[in-house]
Amino acid sequence: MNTRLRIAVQKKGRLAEDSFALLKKCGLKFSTRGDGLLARVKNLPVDLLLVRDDDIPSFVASGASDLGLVGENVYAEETLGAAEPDVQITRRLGFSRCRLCLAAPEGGDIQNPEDLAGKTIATSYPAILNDYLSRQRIRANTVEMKGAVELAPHIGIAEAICDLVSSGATLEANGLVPFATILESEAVLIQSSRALSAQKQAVLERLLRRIDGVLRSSGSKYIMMNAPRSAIAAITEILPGADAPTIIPLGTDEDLVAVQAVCTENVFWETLEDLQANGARAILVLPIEKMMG
Ligand code: PRT
Ligand code: ZN
Repeated sequence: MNTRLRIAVQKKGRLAEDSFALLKKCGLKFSTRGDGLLARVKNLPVDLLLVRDDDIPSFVASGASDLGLVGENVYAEETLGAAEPDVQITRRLGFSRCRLCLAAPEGGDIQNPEDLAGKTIATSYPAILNDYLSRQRIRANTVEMKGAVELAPHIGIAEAICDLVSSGATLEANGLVPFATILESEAVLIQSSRALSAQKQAVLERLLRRIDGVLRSSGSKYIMMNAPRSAIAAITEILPGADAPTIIPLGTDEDLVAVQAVCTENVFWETLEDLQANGARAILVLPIEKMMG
């Protein structure tokens, strides 16, 4: 029996690079060069199954892979409607963010979802779209396209589309305007609902602790500054998403202290200007590489 934990990852495409980067930040050592379907992780009992993203949910469902890294849009499309989905989301990963949107030609007669009644919508996500339409009680036709969905209105295949949007440039270049978001998506770690062997479960738990550490540290910064003791309350108030800061007396100066804190939210220039206005000096913002406990 295979005792190595298997993770299905997109081989090439928009998810691939960030998925590999996440696993590398978790300390996994592997190489994805070459045409192989499997990449062996050298320092943990883990193998990566390198495949097309559309195959990932079914590979996890069938047990061909224990876990998968995939866009929530693909996960939802594959699992919607299943009475008891055999795959579930274990972690939301925060990258590859996009929106599945309804869009129609600018200045046309479709401006909001109700206008779709009796019309045809082209999409690569028929399950998610049909689920949305039936929940909104809109009777429209859908036509499935595997790609180039944004061209459908031009060539008369459909009057509207339902497609992924990130910057919005593709819609704009095709004279289309989004008028509703039907799914917000990000990369997710999915897992089979079946129990893993004790051995694999232990490796999974170790991996999840590392993923949580990476997710927490990537949004976090360590901030250090000097300030008059009297400013501590105001400074603590300003620090974004920080617990009580560490206060360290500075040399012989009774009044001056060093203030240090982990901020779990973005630290913007405006925050630094605010801190300075409240008496903070020598402010440093440092990235945090790893976090645990
Ligand atoms: O070969 P394989 O089947 O593995 O890959 P693929 O071609 O099916 O998928 P890929 O690599 O294009 O996308 C993988 C995943 O990335 C998607 O399932 C989403 O979860 C996520 N993602 C994030 C996106 C986008 N952003 C995105 N913008 N997927 C596709 N797009 C496309 C969109 O379909 C449209 O054509 O980009 C265009 C719009 O982009 P903007 O920036 O112009 O709005
Ligand atoms: Zn795909």
